[in-house]
Amino acid sequence: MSDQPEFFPDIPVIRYRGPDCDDPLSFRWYDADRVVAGRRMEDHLRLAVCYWHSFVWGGTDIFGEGTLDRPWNRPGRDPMEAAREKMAAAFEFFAKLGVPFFCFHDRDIAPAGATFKESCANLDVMVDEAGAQMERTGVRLLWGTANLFSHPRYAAGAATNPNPEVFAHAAAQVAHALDATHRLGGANYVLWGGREGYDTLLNTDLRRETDQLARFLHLVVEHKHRIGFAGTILIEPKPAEPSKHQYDRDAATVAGFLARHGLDGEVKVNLEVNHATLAGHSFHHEVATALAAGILGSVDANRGDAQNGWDTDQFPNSVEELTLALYEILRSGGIGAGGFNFDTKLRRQSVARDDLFHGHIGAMDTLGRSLLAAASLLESGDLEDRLRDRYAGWNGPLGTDILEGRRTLADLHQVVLDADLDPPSVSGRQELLENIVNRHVERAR
Ligand code: XUL
Ligand code: CO
Repeated sequence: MSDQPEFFPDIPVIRYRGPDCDDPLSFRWYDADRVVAGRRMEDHLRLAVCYWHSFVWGGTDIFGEGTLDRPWNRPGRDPMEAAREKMAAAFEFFAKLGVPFFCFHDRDIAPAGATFKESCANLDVMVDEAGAQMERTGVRLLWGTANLFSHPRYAAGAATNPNPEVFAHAAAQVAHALDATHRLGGANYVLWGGREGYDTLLNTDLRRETDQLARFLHLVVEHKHRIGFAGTILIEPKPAEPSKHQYDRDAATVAGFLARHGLDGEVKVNLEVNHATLAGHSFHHEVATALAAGILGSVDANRGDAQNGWDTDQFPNSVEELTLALYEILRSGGIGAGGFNFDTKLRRQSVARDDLFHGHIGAMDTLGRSLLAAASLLESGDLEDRLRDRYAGWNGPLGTDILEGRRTLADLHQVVLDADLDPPSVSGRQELLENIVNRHVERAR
């Protein structure tokens, strides 16, 4: 393990000090040990820091160079030495923040070598180093993944590439990254298909590419069982960017894809807030849709910018937005082996080292407070009771006869004629329900 000097020497371990505390380097709402709805807050949320935006990305954008103070990215550094220094800084950060999990791509923690063999060897060394850091700090792995989108070979996709040799390369990379995730005790393995889509239909065989994607997923599932990895395989939906269209567009699209290809029960989704909004959905919609389909696995917590049409990956700060998502998750029994990974990055001007703490502290407080509001909403039964009453008719003889297939269309024609059915309208109560949610958000403490 590395004996690097501290990267954040001026930052103490962050502690919970309560909503009335004004110290910006303290939690006001995230109180790991507080029991909410029968479980510790830490165990409900299973928060994770992402390696890539926080430690790999140096503040570049498509118009400009890196702005952030990330010494391991300086040109001329020995790549493995730089990887070690980056990892020491990352684990110092995780430990000081008190976050229980992290997430990484293979290429985040270890540099690519001149050959695939060398890349594998680099990753193996850094996985050992990560294992030692995890042991030292108690930080665990929420999920691992492979970067199948940065290298030029993946420009036309990884699994959906027109060249089977690129498919083979991607498969080899996932095999190694899945093994690495397994070795580190990861709870899940994620596949985000940023380039599994198209830039133009003029050069794209849609049927062929989506069949390739399904084949790839079957191989991943088969490998998972072969090596005894007990974690969940997760697809991360996104509608576009970098491809013009990503096949895993949203939760409903993925649910249909999994069912069509016999992958349901094996693969779930990792939903990201900003991906939901880019798809034209609320995050609440995506969470509710995935839960209804039985495929919610985990969450990438962040937010977009209402005026921008791209993935800004900002730190979450809306208690209302996350209360609604957490309410759905709580009422269905919790996030299980998933968690809330901060797939978030600083703004390019946030160049002070403590900015990374401020971003995450605010995000953790937002989730902590949202959890309190969601638990209060659930415990009150204010929404649940009304929902049950709204559908109560379906428990009666007509409802059960229809659902259990005892009524044909012709039968129903007769029923309506005979009884001269003319059901009255019932209020949907939307405004009242919105006020109820606001009341719980305001009062949760
Ligand atoms: C990209 C994105 C990725 C995945 C992991 O929009 O969200 O960082 O979370 O590959
Ligand atoms: Co993400």
